Amino acid sequence: MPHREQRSLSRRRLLQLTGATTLGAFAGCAGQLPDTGNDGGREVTPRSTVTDEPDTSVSLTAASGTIRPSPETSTANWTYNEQFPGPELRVQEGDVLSVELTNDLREETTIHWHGIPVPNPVDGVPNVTQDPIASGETFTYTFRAEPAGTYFYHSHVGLQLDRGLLGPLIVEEPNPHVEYDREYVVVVDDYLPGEPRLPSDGGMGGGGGMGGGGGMMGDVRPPYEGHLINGRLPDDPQTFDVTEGQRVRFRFVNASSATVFGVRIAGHEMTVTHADGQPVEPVDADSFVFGAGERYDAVVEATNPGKWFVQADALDGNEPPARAVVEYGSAGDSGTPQPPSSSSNRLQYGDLRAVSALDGVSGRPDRTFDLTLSRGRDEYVWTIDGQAYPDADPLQIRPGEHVRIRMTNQSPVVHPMHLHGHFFQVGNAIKDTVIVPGHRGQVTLDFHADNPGRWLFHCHNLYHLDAGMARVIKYVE
Ligand SMILES: [Cu+2]
Repeated sequence: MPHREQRSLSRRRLLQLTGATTLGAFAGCAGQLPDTGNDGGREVTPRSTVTDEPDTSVSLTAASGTIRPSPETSTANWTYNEQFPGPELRVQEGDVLSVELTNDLREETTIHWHGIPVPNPVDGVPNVTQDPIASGETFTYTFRAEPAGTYFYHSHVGLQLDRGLLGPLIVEEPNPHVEYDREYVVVVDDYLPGEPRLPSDGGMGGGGGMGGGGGMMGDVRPPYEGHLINGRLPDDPQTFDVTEGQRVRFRFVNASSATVFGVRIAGHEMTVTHADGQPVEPVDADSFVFGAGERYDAVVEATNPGKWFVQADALDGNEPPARAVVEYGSAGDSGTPQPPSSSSNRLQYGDLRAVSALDGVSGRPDRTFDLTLSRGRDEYVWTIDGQAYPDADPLQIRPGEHVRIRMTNQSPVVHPMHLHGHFFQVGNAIKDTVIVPGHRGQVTLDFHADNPGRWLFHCHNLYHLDAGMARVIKYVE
């Protein structure tokens, strides 16, 4: 079986990589591009703009509208095609997807395809990969949807993500490495009824200022009123129907703007099968934690009939959790769903082992960036190495390089750091977003510079991003 052969080779390579992740002190520095002593032999081909006939064409319209997260609640929100979350886009791996976005908002917008290494011009970062789409204008994004995985799309302008401009994007694999009978997409989000604003603009808690948020170096939390699963508050939860004996795949997306969630399914163990859409060796857990922008897929065996809550608790807020219900066909109408018990086997990053290794990141890196994540002293500003985007130097790299980024978090709050245009290796996992813990937490990631262009690397806490925690990674020859 070629597939299995390829897989075992990959695992061997991965073991080699593991041995090679001891610190290679080979410091590059921002703003300059020192010679790496490695020129040539590792050429990469820029991902060209896709001109093929699309296999799937979709029209999305961004506009203001009203959502009903529960029967008693209606909220002014921004939506794609009057839906919240936006419509699920689902294509086969390798299909050409074309999305025509019409901007019916009163301000500029874009769409970013979170996690998919698209060609640079369709990555959707305003003033980096495209001019923002003006009110009343239309822009078409066309790209080949690969690799397979669980992704989402969202506005990349200002704080628009926290106004509801998001939706799931599923790229189906032709041959999943795990078996399942049915699947559900679970979009977890924090619920902000009002207009999102930075503390420096009088947002967060209505009173502005930094009070109650952990002091000068801490954070303040937007005035979330709860959390959502697939756009619904816990008093009107979505039901996931299952039949005893089925294997059910859940695709969890943390589409929140500022929330780390702990996720459990009452009465059931999960088998985590994918991290950020990419296949991992199946690993059992009764809960996992994910930050804004991360995704996990988990397969659950339906062997415990009844009604059970799927629950996502905010780890950094006091709001009530997001909930949905797993309901067996045999459960009948009576009875309330059971809540999850406390977790005793929480998934750790160290449990994740990618099925296939990432190419181009073995051995010593060609270029290393040591980056400090911290908060400005006086204002609501979040920085990478003391610089707040957009007044920040690009991180310059060359095509073909093995690039390492070592991050140290000097603030007390977590930062879910996301790299556009590339997957990276972190430990034995392949991801595109990784949480850097607070209080001097350190994370090292490695990626192969195989997608030339200008790519944003940033915190996926939307407020941290908007207050400066971003850099452009820029390919130079
Ligand atoms: Cu952050």
